[in-house]
Amino acid sequence: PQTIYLADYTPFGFDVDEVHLTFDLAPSATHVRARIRFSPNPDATDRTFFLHGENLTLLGAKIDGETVKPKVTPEGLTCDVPSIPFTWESHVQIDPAANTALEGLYQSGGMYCTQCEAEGFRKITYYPDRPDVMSTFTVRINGPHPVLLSNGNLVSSGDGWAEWHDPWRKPAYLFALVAGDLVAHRDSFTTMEGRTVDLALYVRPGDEGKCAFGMQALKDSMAWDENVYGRAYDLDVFNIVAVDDFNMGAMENKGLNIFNASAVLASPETSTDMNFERIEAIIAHEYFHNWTGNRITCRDWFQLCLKEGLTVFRDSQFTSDMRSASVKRIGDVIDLRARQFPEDQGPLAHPVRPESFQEINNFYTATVYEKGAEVIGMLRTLVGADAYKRALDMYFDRHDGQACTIEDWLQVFEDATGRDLGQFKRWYNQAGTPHLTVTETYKNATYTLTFTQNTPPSAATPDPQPLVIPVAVGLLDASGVEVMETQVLEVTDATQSFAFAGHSAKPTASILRNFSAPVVLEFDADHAALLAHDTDPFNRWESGRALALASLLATITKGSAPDNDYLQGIASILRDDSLDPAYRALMLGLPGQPELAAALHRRGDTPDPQAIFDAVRGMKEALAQTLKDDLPRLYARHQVTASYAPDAEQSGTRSLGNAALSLLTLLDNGDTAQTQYDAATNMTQQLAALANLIRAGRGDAALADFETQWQDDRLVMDKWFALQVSEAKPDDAADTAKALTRHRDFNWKNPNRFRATLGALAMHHAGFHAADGSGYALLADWLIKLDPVNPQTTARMCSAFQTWRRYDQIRQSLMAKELDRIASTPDLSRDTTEMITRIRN
Ligand code: HT7
Ligand code: ZN
Repeated sequence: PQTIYLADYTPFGFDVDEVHLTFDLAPSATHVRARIRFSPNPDATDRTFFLHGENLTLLGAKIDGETVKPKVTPEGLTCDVPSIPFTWESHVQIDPAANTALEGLYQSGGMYCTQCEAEGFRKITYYPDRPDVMSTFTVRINGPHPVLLSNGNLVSSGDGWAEWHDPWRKPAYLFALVAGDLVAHRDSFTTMEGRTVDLALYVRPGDEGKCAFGMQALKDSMAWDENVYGRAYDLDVFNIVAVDDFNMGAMENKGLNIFNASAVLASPETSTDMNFERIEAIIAHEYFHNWTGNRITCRDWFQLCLKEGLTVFRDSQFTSDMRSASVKRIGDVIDLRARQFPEDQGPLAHPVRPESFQEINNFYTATVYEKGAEVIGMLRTLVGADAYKRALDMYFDRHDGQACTIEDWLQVFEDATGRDLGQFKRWYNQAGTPHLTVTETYKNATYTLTFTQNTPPSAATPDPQPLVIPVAVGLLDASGVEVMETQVLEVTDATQSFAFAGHSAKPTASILRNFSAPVVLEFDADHAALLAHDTDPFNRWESGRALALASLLATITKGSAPDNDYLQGIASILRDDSLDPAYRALMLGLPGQPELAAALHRRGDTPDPQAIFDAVRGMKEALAQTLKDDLPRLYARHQVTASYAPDAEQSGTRSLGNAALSLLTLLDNGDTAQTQYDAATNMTQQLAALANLIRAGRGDAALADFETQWQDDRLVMDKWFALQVSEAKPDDAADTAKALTRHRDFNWKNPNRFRATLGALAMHHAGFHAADGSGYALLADWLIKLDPVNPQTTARMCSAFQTWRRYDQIRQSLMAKELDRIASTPDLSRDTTEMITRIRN
């Protein structure tokens, strides 16, 4: 496959002044007629007229009304064109019913829908399918469907047809079309500019009862973007459609967002509190793209973080405002360590702004999204909230309607603040997680911290240079009183010291408060003191986490008993009813098993997944014993009696109640879980109880009951599939997943069901890494089977193998064998070929 380089960017030779599309929908023979006005681009030198096009049957083409015969290849077409403005017309036939890749125009449960990001529009018609080519679109849809939708505002409609016009110039990746027998949940919103916007959430008949929460989240997002960023919505309608077959969470098409049903449909009976929170965040994320992504888009796909990092940062701010900021921050860091750190520390490492790719779909990564958001968080920390606001206003003023780069983004910060961001820019260009090692000295009433930064070299960045690292630091005295409030130190050199004078006794340092930079911190902090007293909620939690990590590593490598300081520290936090229940629930969490494997690998030890699993189980038992007398009260006090609401307060209460339940289960063998299961009236309680029953080895009856109750609800059945795998004993995980692939409801072409089953296996650390290689073999079998059907979902799941070099020789060779087996599959997609090649090398 061909490699594409950022350095090779050149503008397209033509501007697109307007696009008119007509769709005649039919499952296997949809006809698409395009009429496009082109004019020479004065900023371009290369006037080659190349239009992308894949899997299209060209039935005719004209220029200014005269038939032409373009030269057609599998990637597109070229044609001789006039050197003055001209009208291009094409007529193609496509086959949505055969489109299982879920890119372009496809069918899902009888409806038509599209997914064009990143390069799906070229599967609909011939077009310069690149984000820097922007145009207005007018779309006529002909088809026998009650609902016919496209971007923008409805112009007119009749029986079997509708015409839409989007006045905002947009790249083709934001094009969308939906047609089907759908029902609408409607509402409206009046913008701060006085525009009344008709809102609709379109779902399959039967799902009407799962729309109210998503609609409220949309209205909250619209209000928040006005209040916090001063950005109002800009069309008369905003439509959201829920689709069952979808490769990712959702898509921000202009005025017509398309959502994976799992990312929008919610009801108390069928969705957990975590589902509600995720849905609220995704709705916000897609809505916020209207300004950060759609009004200001990316010049090329290397700039993906320009819209994704910023929009993730904005949706995190939104969730922090809607719920608890510290709980959100802790959750984000848990997620970053679980998903982004392994990527940055393994063979898939790439900069936030990559410099080359073969398949752009492989770069919708945790690095581009989540590390991209962290980089913006650091920028805001460095310049301050007021300057951040000024820079964002300048960004929107200066670049509205444009396709931009990271250089444009950093330039507004330089212009708004007068700061030189040359060194800061390395965060965009360098791969790898920096290690920040800290030592302390105390002499003559002066406390000094010395920071040494080191980013391990990688294939993507062989020679990393020092970064600008904002390190938020506070100091406590021996009694736990804060003697220095949070200060942000700017570490810019490879080694750098900061002195704090006037301390009559050696203080206790709280370093990297609120996780002010995405680094691995190595500092021998007084974690017990910080766990008891830190005023920074993040670092207080982090201290508990650090103590747990150290204790677990000691158990794994030396067979040590769980650390009593840790157990007692956590116990006193759980007994402190002045602390937010959601925060206390997080305090009970333990480091993830892959995180423990990474820590062992960093120390030069070889992780044994079963030993890690056993150590975590042992630690939970120790926590249960330590809290034995508190758990019944803790559990009872955190049962919600009011009618269900998915808000922060109730969900925090339930999360602590369920955290207590999982420890109680270790003491009562699941009796409380059974009672909770029998009485549950919402999915949060039902699913938590079911998980505990499975863990206690008495889940069979409840699993059967759950299946009977929910067999007609595909989203709940995804949970049923996933839970059985994720709660299986390590030795049974692959067999459990295999048995589920034979279940009558295992529809492997549906990405949600595939991920629920095989994705759950990949995430079951000890199960996936079972010593006999059964986890590796099963996943590889299914990736090979899925690849010709859905390359994008296949390629994403290959990352399960990205940490393969961390493990022992036997496991390494078992994984290498499966990687080679996948790689040697005939006609393997470009997506999967690129992933396997990068992982294997
Ligand atoms: N911008 C979107 C990214 C995306 C996508 C979404 C659905 C299916 C395939 C996709 N490829 C890329 C989603 C987002 O970040 O908001
Ligand atoms: Zn996004």
